Amino acid sequence: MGSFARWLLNSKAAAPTLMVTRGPGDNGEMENAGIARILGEIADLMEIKGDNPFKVRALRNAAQTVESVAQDLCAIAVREPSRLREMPGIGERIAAKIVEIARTGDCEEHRVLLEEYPPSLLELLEIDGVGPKKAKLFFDLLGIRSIEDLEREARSGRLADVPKVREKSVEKILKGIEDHRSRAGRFLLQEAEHVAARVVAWLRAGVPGIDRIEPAGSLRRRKETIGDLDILVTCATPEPVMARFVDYPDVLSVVGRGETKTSVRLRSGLQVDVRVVPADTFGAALHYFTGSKTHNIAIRGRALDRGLTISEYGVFDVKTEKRLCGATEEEVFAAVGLPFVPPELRENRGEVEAGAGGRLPRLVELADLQGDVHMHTEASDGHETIEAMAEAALARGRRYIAITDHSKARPRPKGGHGLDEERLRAHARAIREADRAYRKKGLRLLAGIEVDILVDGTLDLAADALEELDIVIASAHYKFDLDRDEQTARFVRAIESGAVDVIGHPTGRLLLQRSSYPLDVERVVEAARKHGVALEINAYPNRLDLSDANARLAKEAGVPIVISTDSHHPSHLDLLRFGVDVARRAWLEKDDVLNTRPVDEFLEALHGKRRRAASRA
Ligand code: DGT
Ligand code: CA
Ligand code: CA
Ligand code: ZN
Repeated sequence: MGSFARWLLNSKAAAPTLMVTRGPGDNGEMENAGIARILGEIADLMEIKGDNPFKVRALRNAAQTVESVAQDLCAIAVREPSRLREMPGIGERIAAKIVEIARTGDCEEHRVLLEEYPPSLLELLEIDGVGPKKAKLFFDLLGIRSIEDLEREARSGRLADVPKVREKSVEKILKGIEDHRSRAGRFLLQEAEHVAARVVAWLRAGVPGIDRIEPAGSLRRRKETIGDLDILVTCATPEPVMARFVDYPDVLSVVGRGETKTSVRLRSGLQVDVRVVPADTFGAALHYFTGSKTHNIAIRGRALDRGLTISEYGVFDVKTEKRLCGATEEEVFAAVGLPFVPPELRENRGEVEAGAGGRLPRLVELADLQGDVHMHTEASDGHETIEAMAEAALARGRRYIAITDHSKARPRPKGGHGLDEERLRAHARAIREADRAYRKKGLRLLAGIEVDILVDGTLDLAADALEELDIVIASAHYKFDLDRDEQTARFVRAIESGAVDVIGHPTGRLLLQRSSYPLDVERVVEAARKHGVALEINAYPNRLDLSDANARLAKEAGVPIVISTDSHHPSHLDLLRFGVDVARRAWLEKDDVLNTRPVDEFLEALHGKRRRAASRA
């Protein structure tokens, strides 16, 4: 394991990502995400320009590293710049750029490129169906500088006149623009959560009188993307909270400032609302601002049936207008005859009826998970060794992991060089050897693969090579433009092969980036049930695939779920909890998730189901 990885592991074990102990602004003011954004923009602009693809790829790798580490890179760049080069994918040239960004907030190369191309051109790349080559063509030939320009030219028909642009691509671009609009201004849960933790730490550090402070809204419901943050505070006097909040270092502008509520926009574009509420109405306010809106409406309906009204100020008797309670959420629920409903369920998808009938699920928890069974090493496109991943798993108390590198068809542009049958056998031997060493320490290592599903639904590796493994995950990584029936048939065929244990990231969505390929999820779920194949909740924060709705569909069909991180770096093992968030929003209980079981039972369930399905067939 590299020394940086070891350092990262040690420091991560001591300080989980969520618990921010330092306020922002202590060392420079740029967050890692800000540095990554600039590096990514340089890469985009270089690509538009047609610059050296190796340089572009190096920048993207570096941006990925910068985003995935927990340490404050700004501080490191200023104090100990030599440590930057211990990090994966960061060489001398890029380290120098990071130092420049940390010191000055930007870098020369970025500024020069932005003089050549308008910043709005970068937004075009966020549209599915527009890559750097097309963006440059559109810019050069039609003078397209923004999404608005692009939409106008697409509708007018002029876009179709550009060489290499077909009718079908124009349709795809228009659909891409529509998708882009619907997600504009939203943020990944992981990023929003990180910001919320920093704002909370900032307020606490500067206002001694704060008692409770709690992010509500979609963040508390653990939705996969977040529109804005809603933070609730109880404090003897609201004024110092408001004053401290507008001084938060990352504030771009103050949207509104009142006596008890202030909204700001941060430089990232994220809006944050902070409200100070009296302690004896905290429960009612927390319930109200946690939402969702439809859940709140359902609860208010129940209240009216009982002669009550519920608002953010408490529960009131309609006739006497007397305030009955509101200090805790439990009181609010009890007033309408309900037990406490976990925030993840508050979407008005049956939680009110289930609560009333005493049928709320006992939701799965992170601590229930014993294994993490999808991760990569440097044998394909991961950054580290089998041992480094094992150490990271041990440090997090996992009882087993599966090493599942890519198979050979994995396209190269992502930096992968997947395993063929021969390399797979050697890799499996290495995993089993490591397994013997780690067993004594209480960690089991399973030998697996993430095998590509080819366009026709066959698998990328021979059946006898797959048969020797403990776990076979099958996923699709390319050819997403098949029509719905073809894509569905592709997956069903892979499921029917009898060689597959789990379908990885089944719908292929990339949050805020790319929607799922057209797929009949119900038919895939039905095939999985019939053939005893599990479906994955991929916990990687920009995938979260299956979605909550699809995972619930799978549960209801009786299809087992596996929650895994798809780690490409030891630090990614921390991301498992985001998969648990999805599972909870999908109403999943411990028994619905296979990797809550001890390793032997896990393997038995994984293979036993498949064998039984095979003998039935
Ligand atoms: P977001 O920010 O789009 O990710 O989603 P939320 O759920 O955080 O929505 P937001 O920030 O607009 O409002 C926070 C909560 O406040 C929401 O979940 C429920 C409550 N709320 C806001 N506006 C209304 C409203 O007009 N009626 C009701 N009943 N509740 C509301
Ligand atoms: Ca919100
Ligand atoms: Ca809000
Ligand atoms: Zn994959």
